[in-house]
Amino acid sequence: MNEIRAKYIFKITVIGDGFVGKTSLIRKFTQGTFKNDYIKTIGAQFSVFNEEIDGDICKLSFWDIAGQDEFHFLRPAFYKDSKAAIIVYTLEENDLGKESFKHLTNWHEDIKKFCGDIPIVVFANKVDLVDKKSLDNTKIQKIVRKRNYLGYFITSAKTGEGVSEAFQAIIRELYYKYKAIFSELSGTN
Ligand code: G3D
Ligand code: MG
Repeated sequence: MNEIRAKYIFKITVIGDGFVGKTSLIRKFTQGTFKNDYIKTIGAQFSVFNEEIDGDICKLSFWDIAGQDEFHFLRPAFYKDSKAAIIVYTLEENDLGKESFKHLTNWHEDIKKFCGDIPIVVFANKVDLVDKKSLDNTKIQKIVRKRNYLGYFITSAKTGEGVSEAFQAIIRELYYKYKAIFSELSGTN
């Protein structure tokens, strides 16, 4: 792959309980254009992806945890310099579904310790496993509002439903945020 000169480089960290679909979501979104790598020393994998917005090339790196076991002690290196985070839970009607939803805010508190108030979006994944009509979104809406997240998206890494829209939302948010900061600093518009 040729090195493309990017105007913006963003690290986006993808967190959430094990098996909710973090790696699958990243793989689905970056399919075809990604460079996948594994950093053994911090137990993380990342994919690099280029996206052009308004003629500017943005280089995104999506990071997720490879194994959950040793994660606690590796967190500082894993979270370092994240510009945004995606917190994933699964809609499955089982323990993983319940627990991963319950742990959403714990994941947020965790990254906050290292990165402060960065933009957060929530992905409610594996929608293909549930009956969409019976979904009750009131609880997640309440959390999103209360904690001032950018929003939540219903996704399926399996069918691809909602995946592109969800990732695009956070990429665009970062682009416009940093473009504004950039032009303020350089005195241009
Ligand atoms: P993680 O990175 O959060 O730990 P993975 O999760 O991406 O490894 O996914 C865990 C399992 O869930 C995998 O099952 C994966 O295929 C499945 N999965 C991920 N996203 C979806 C989804 O949207 N729908 C469905 N039905 N399954 C999903 P396997 O059996 O492949 O290990
Ligand atoms: Mg994984």
